[in-house]
Amino acid sequence: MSEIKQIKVLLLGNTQVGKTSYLNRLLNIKFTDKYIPTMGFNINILKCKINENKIKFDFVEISGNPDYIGIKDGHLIGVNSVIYIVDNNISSIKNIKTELEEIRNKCGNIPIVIVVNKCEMPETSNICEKIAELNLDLPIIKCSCKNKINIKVPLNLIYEKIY
Ligand SMILES: Nc1nc2c(ncn2[C@@H]2O[C@H](COP(=O)(O)OP(=O)(O)O)[C@@H](O)[C@H]2O)c(=O)[nH]1
Ligand SMILES: [Mg+2]
Repeated sequence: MSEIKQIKVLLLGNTQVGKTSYLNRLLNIKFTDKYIPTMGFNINILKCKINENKIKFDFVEISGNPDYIGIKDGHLIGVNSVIYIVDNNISSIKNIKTELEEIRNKCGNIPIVIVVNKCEMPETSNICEKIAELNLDLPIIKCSCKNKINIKVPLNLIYEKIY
């Protein structure tokens, strides 16, 4: 039997961009329009197959709410990839550069994927252009948790970078 490969993913992004919704979609939990705030952080596991390989993804979602503690070193233990989620609101890209620099400093050259969620909304093309102007040199994937668009693409990209 092939061994199970393990990938720990940190989910970052401002409050209400869709981090919990993204995790829920991956875990086949029904989408809801209602906003249920994440208190502090949220941990989940997804076991799946990519290219016939068994993978266990450990997800850590950090609340984007400034009332909470933000990214703590303890959250970063064992993290070997990051999904940074933004949405159709321009304020969601405000901290992206500094937060990803912090990640680079603390975690080194791990794979990072930027997800532009709520892509069924017209404004997301503008957001993609604005991110491109930041020259982050990272993949940008448009997703919609609401309409189930491109949900697994970021995981495939991370898998390909690591293995
Ligand atoms: N229109 C739209 N709304 C979404 C989408 N994904 C999440 N939302 C909504 O955005 C709000 C915040 O979602 P949530 O997952 O709690 O964000 P978090 O704070 O980043 O965890 C909720 O009201 C969701 O229903 C999407 O793809 N499209
Ligand atoms: Mg949340």
